[in-house]
Order: sequence, then C-alpha cells, then structure tokens
Amino acid sequence: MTAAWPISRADGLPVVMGVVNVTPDSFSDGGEWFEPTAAIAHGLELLAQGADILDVGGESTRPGAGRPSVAEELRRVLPVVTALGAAGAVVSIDTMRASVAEAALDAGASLVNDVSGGLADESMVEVVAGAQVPYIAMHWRGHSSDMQSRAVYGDVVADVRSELAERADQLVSQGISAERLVLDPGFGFAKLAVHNWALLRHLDQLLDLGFPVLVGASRKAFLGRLGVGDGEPRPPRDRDVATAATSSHALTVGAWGVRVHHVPSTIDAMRVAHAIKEAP
Ligand code: PMM
Repeated sequence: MTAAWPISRADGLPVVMGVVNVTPDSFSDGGEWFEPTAAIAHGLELLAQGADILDVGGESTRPGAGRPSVAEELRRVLPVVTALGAAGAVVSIDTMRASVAEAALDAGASLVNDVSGGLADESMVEVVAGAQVPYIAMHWRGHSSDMQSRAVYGDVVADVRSELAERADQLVSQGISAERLVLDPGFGFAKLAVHNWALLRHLDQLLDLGFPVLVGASRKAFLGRLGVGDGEPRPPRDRDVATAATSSHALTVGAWGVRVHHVPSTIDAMRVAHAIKEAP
C-alpha cells in the first residue's frame, strides 16, 4: 500500500506512531501482544485512539537481546501487517532485514522503520529505494547484544548529528528519496541516560539537518529512573506520563512524529503543548 506522503494530522499535532511489538521479549510490553490475534486487536485499538501509523515489529531490540531467525521474524509480523493493512491502517514495518521489509511491503505495509538506518543489512537500501516508500533511519552503532559498550561520545549531540547526516547522505546517494527520509536519534540505542537527555534538550540541532525527525523515547529506561534515586526504576508500563512529557517536548521543538506505546496520554499532552504554542 502506498501512503500519502508526508503524513500529517488535521489537528496539527506531530504524527503519532503506535507501537505493535509482536515479540515475546520487548522491554516495554514483552509478550503482551505476541499472538497475532492479540497484536491485531491491539493495533486496531491504537488506531481508534488516534494513532496515524502502526509500527509492527517482530524483533526485540532491548539491550542484550538476541535475534530471531528470518523465518521466525516473518512468522511473527506478516499476519499482523496483513490484517492491519487490510483494515485500512498505515502500517510501518520495524525491521533491520531487507527480506522482512520486502515481504511486509508486499503484505500491506507502506513505510519501513529501520533502527539500523540501513547498516545491518546492505540490501535494505535497494528494497526501500525500489519500493519508493518512506524510510525511517535511526542512529545506530551496532546490534543490541553489545550496543551499550558503544555508548561513548565526545559530544553526544554533535556526534549523533554528524553520524546521522553522513547516513542520510549515503542513503540518498544510494537511491533513497530525500523527500521520504525521516531521521531518528535512537534514544536508548548505544546511549546512556545522560546522552538521551542531551539529545532531547538539543533536538533542534537534529531538526537543523532538514529532515523530519521521529522521537522514540516511549517507556525507555531513562524515564523510569527519574525520581527514584538509587531505588528500582519504575516498570515500563508506569512510564507513560513521562513519555507524554517527552511527546509534548517533541511538539514544542517541531519534531515530525513520536513513536509511543500509549497513544491517549501522548495525544492529550501534545494537545496541551499545541494550545500553548498557538496561544496569542
Ligand atoms: N525503539 C525501539 C524499537 N524501534 N524505532 C525507531 N524508529 N525509534 C526507536 O526509538 C525505536 C524503534 C525499541 O522500543 P520498543 O521495544 O518499545 O519497541
């Protein structure tokens, strides 16, 4: 399916991408939507709550995670992509694998969300360029199994900015349309809490690159550690208010979209930020 591009909302809020993880082990909602029927019902619920895009993924990228086989990833995502696409949803496929992206596009997805920005699978660019679909390229320094060892920066904002700019240049030179490219700083991917906060604070410097920016901070660990001192972080499901605050910030600085697990709280918070921004 080809989605109208750029996607935007009639109410002026950033695009809301609802997360549909068809995985047994995602940090944020591990296992909850692992059965296709549950994942489909969840996607439809996110849609009814106001999501503009449903982001279907079959590989957990939490720190330390191992990878499913290609066959297993396809088995997880294809029925869900097919059903949600048939229901009229704009579906993005969250994968690092070109073969999974290609099969999902055939099954009804209309965007590719690649947390590796094309670095994990050299065939990805060809698939996306050939299909002429929007592509979300995230800042990435390597697979989740050992990515936190790569959370080493001189100046995290300058480093992520230049690595993303270089990635965008390469993707475009390899045939990805600059008009359909979205960049994402990759919160929590080879990033410590201090790096995530700096990237949120200076999102404007990523927006300066001239591409739409997606913010995917939803339920991530750095939000759960706020206010608990040395105590246990709040569990992922108790991080939606904190996530909504990041969505509100994303709107204020002019991000294109937010990728979230709990859609109503994010829309509510962004409506407040929007009303403030529009006030005379
Ligand atoms: N984070 C996760 C998965 N996919 N995609 C993009 N573009 N940006 C992200 O920050 C991102 C992503 C990991 O979170 P999850 O386990 O809640 O899906």
